[in-house]
Amino acid sequence: MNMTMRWFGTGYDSVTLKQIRQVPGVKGVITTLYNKQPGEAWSREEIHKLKNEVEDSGLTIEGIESVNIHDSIKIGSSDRDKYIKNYNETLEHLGQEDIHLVCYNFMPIFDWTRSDLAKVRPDGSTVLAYDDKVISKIKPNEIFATIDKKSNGFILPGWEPERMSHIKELFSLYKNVDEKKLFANLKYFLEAIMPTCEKYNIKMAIHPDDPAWPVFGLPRIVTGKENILKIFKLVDSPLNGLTFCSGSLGSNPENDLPDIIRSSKGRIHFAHVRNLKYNGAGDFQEAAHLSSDGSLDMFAILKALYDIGFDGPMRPDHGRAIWGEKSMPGYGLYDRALGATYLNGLWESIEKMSTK
Ligand code: DNO
Repeated sequence: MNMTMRWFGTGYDSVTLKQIRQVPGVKGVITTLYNKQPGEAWSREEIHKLKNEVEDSGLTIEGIESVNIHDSIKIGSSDRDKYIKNYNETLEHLGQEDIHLVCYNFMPIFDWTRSDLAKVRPDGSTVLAYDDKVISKIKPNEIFATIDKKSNGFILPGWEPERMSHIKELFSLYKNVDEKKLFANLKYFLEAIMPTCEKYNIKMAIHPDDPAWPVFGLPRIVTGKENILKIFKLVDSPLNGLTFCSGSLGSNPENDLPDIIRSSKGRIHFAHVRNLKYNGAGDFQEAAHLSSDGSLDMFAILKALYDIGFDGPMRPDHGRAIWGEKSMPGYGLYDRALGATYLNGLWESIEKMSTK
């Protein structure tokens, strides 16, 4: 396992590479070209520049999160091949720059969804929260404004304002897309990019849907064990893998996280590890990484990852906003650094106890 932190790039992130470099045990970052719109090709020069910047700070790029997928690919529109060609070009340039991991998602229109980006906890910190009862009262074309109000002025990942200004049109384009179609469109996409992935040994790691059920009536397919195993079979190559995300899959208490990990042996290329607290059906809030602060058993999650021989990058995921820090919600330095340290500590003890 290789502990990393997510970094959105200079000008987009309140956290600097210099700060990340000082978090014990973190040697690499997971980053992206945050200015890119889904569907745009990334040039080799731009990737090279990003890589130099990260390496100049004494860190490495361990993977990209995300190269976002254009809606035409998810919908299966007649112009999808144009965007797949751009995607292949991006993959090729990443491979040429020696980057071999890409995290992406296949969620229609909205990426991760929350009803509150700053829910106040008894300890005075704030966390991201989701409640179906609140979401069901928000109209789809109002969700962006609701979320954006509490973004602390940051552009949120997967919520590109340019795309969000076309919500109505996007909804109508997705009207004939059901779960079956979404699976078929994912298969089409994966088959079209696999030759490039094979040529450059690029591991594709699909991110689970967050929360792990359909929202706003849009289908979602990366929701639990059965569907994940089905996705692996769409293209049965180890390069077609998963970002195991405890917070996304854990949003549904029915998901047995250690079992999902063990069943995905050999296909988990990246791990997002965070805790959350269940408040009721379809209602949860995020928590500090420590097991006792939420509902998930972080030891059991890390133990399962250790047992399957997971050797890819891991990152602490969303943290609480603590100690007065102002950052992109979920992505401050302080609580994620605490999270990384805690996860590294758990991992060290699992490792030492297993090799004794
Ligand atoms: C939210 C993230 C997601 C994730 C994408 C992957 O904080 O976990 O935005 O990066 O879904 O493409």
